[in-house]
Amino acid sequence: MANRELADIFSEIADLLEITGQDPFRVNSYRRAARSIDDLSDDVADLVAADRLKGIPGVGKGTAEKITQYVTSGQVDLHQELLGSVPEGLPALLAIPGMGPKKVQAVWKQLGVENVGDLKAAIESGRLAELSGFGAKTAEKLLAGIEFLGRSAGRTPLGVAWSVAEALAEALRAAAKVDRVEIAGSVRRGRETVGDVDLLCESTRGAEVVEAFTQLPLVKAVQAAGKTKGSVRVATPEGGELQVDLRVVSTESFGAAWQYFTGSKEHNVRLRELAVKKKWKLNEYGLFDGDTMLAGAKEVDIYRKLGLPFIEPELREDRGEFERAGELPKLLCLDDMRGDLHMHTTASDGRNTLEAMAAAAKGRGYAYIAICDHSHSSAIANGLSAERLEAQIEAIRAFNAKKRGIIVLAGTECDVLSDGRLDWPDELLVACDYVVASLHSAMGQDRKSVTRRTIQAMENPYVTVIGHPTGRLLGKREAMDLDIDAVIQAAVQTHTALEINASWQRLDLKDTHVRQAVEAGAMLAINTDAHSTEQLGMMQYGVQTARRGWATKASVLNAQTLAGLKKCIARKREG
Ligand code: DGT
Ligand code: CA
Ligand code: CA
Ligand code: ZN
Repeated sequence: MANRELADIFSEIADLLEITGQDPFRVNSYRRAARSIDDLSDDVADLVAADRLKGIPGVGKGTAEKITQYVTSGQVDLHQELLGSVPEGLPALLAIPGMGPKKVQAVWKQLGVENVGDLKAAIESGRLAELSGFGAKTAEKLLAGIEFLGRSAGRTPLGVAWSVAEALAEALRAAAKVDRVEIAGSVRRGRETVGDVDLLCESTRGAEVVEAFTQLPLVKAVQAAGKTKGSVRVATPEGGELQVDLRVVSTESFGAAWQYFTGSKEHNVRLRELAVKKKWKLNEYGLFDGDTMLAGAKEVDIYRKLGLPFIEPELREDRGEFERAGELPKLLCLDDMRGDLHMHTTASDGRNTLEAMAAAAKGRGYAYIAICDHSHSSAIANGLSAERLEAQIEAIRAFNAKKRGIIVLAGTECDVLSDGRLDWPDELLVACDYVVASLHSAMGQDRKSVTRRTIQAMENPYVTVIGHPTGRLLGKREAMDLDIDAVIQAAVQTHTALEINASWQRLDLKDTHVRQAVEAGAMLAINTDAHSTEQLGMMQYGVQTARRGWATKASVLNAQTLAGLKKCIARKREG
């Protein structure tokens, strides 16, 4: 955690140095140090204690001093000084997609813009477009960026919320000596972002449990604490804040409460209507016929009594789960996943070796993985040269010969270039067992171009999967302007799978796209795009997204056996 915070401080120092127009050399040294710190597997505090800072690549004398200062005092003086030297609202401009330090400096120095509001006004008055290096098109993009930020404000990505929810549930179980704490709300439904976390606890000692909850070490502020409910704010590992609501309920009402607080509101409204039709009453305490309790302890009983099958939380959005209650799909689950088909190693920008990734994947019970390091054009991500890819393919063959209990497919994440050509010639693609093709550049092109590039990549017989098809970064970068209907149609026709990128920062395709792809008969691949062994754990978010899109095992490439997967690859290659 400390590493991440320190890396953020160093990045901000670099940005602030650049905004205030200082030596590019110095700017870069902080940027490089930020990256190294973020990549460290050891805690910086331990390195300081062991006097081992000098060993970190990119850390020189100056930056080492700042690291020590941070570890001893919790802050970096230079950072505080720099923050004091610019208007308070200025650093926030950097969060706007399309705004880098140079642009921030320009609007500040030349237009007197000091915060997001000023920038918006400068765009709307046309003053920004007249500034050299900006223009009408940039102004339009920045305005869209500001609106995008406004829309995503206040919501936390699922992956961040999930880890907070799990940590709190675990801590509460221990602190309040209760057996049952469950996650409810949008986190349980697997929404890509959540407003707050909802926890449910089964106990008769309400006040005591709430008291213990508000005193957990993770809690930063207590907003409410009563006999059966409490509300707190906790700091997230990403440096944000998140509200967590807790309700304490009795055993006999636990199922009804879990159903109620899982939501969604829209789903609950429909469910309550069904109860009302039968002249019953449904609330968070149970399902009642007059004074008689028909169901309450178990969630599934609420649904059964109302004539429904158990509806999985991910389907509870009033998107057809009532109309099609009799024919709900048997949703894919995490246990169905037999492999992970997109990950990076130290050969490009990953943190772990091929062997380490394979061992970790085996530990997760997978039968196979595909190593897909970046291709040549992804220079910032240390993309492989053709020679290095060939050597990697050899290394993978040698690894498989050792029979380690997991099969590694030799893959590549091949860039789709700005003109739609692939970064590798077919001779190299055919040497790979499996190919992910991804757009990493020129994502701002118009709808026709990005759609055309994507489809052109799918038309190549060696491309198995389109990686992160929309290119969005949740809360940070809007999706490309892709014609998703055309892409799904082409996926079906060319037998190319579309990736659900399970990284919670991405999660594209999103749930509604998945639903559309599944209905059209397209294949999906759910991949973590892991850059470290831990990130293989992000699979759950991809699976939840697939479930929200009504996906079954049959639609998912890496839920197939190795033989089944190979058949899918061959079917496309051989036409
Ligand atoms: P969020 O937090 O915005 O991501 O979304 P939720 O769904 O977690 O919403 P939240 O935290 O406001 O409430 C949790 C659940 O409690 C919600 O999904 C359904 C239930 N709930 C809350 N307020 C109402 C309400 O006024 N009517 C009904 N029917 N259900 C409600
Ligand atoms: Ca919630
Ligand atoms: Ca809530
Ligand atoms: Zn990628």
